[in-house]
Amino acid sequence: MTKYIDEAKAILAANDRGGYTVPTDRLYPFQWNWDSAFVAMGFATYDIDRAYRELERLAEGQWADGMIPHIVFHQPSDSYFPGPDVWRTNHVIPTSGITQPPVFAMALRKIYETAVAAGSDASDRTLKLYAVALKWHRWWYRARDPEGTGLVALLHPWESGSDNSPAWDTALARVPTTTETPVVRKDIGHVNPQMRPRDEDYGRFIHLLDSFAACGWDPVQQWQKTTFKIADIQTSAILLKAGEDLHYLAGVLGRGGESDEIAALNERTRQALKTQWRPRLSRFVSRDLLAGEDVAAATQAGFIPLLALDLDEATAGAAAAEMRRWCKGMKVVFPTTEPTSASFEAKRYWRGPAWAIINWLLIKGLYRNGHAGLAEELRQSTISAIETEGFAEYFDPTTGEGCGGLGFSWTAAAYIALEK
Ligand code: 9YW
Repeated sequence: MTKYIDEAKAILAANDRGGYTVPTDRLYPFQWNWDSAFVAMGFATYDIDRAYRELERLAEGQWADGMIPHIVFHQPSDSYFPGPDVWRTNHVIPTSGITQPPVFAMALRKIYETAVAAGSDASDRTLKLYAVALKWHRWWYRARDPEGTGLVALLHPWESGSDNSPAWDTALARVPTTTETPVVRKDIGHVNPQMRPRDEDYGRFIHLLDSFAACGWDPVQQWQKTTFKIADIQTSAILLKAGEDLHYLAGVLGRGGESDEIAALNERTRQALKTQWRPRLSRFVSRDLLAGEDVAAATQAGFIPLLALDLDEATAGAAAAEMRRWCKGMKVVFPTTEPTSASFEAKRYWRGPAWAIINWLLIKGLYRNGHAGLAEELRQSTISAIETEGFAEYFDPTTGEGCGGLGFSWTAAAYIALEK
């Protein structure tokens, strides 16, 4: 038994706002999309009903076209910017207007399998959420891959979940920092500004938001007018893994026709992801669709495709060796930016720090591709970082220091799940 399981559960209980979990008090006072999916996988290990509830509450925010927004504003709070008044999405339950990585169906499968193993009949509840997930996956392919390439595109860095990653630097430099909406940051009142995205990042984030609001949040117009469009390997790999889990669920729930449709979408993404491997770099790369070039920055995203692909031994070996090279000299792994690169910043959010949920995805990918040794090292590192520093939002990989928000839900969920 790992030492702090009760503490981890206490954090999830403290961040409960009525069937959904906020990422952390004050800094993030609403329901975030992929946070909730990870949290649901944590709950699945000890409270199946609560795990389903987390996804059901997220599903309340789903749009008619299938998108599940990155934030659902169930209750008002003035401790976060940008709030619903800035998003102006006019949804019945206020939500943001962009999305986040589709971990949802991965969580749903995990909950379903755990429920079935415990002898309960979970079909009704699962079927409803399966329909939600399928609608969302169809939205991804329709709205974010209209040309049918197999890779889905992000129109905003917040959609990646890795907001200020060096992966976006070149593309974001083309987005103006000017905004119609005044930028009134709240995050730097909760957390040291040195650990957060910079003001010019926020200017660009809000510029994009304003431009999408001006499109009336219509996906077709946004696709045409956006000044940021990246076919992202991290999101596409998560979509494929979730698509595999959705395909499994379609099978056990008796959704025959849909099962073929899902398999065909998955296959398209599988083939497309494989073409993004760059042997010279020993990692996968995203594609900047407006510039027509590869995203060169060396970030964790380059290894996330292991989660969803079965690579040949040589390719998997090269990826694992490159990952090991990044880990050299680190106190805590896995660094989200290659530590010797000029853009590496040990404490600044997505520009270097280690994140428990990224490790969770990488661990799954390494196991899938025959690198249990490295997977186990990542797992141990994650557990010991948390046991030393607490349930911090993320960790400085050079010192191990816990950074950002404290009492963080997905760090607690990762701890619970990785202990199993
Ligand atoms: C923001 C809640 C979210 C995560 C993202 C992370 C951050 C929100 O916090 O984004 O306002 O910067 O980058 O991945 O879902 O934990």
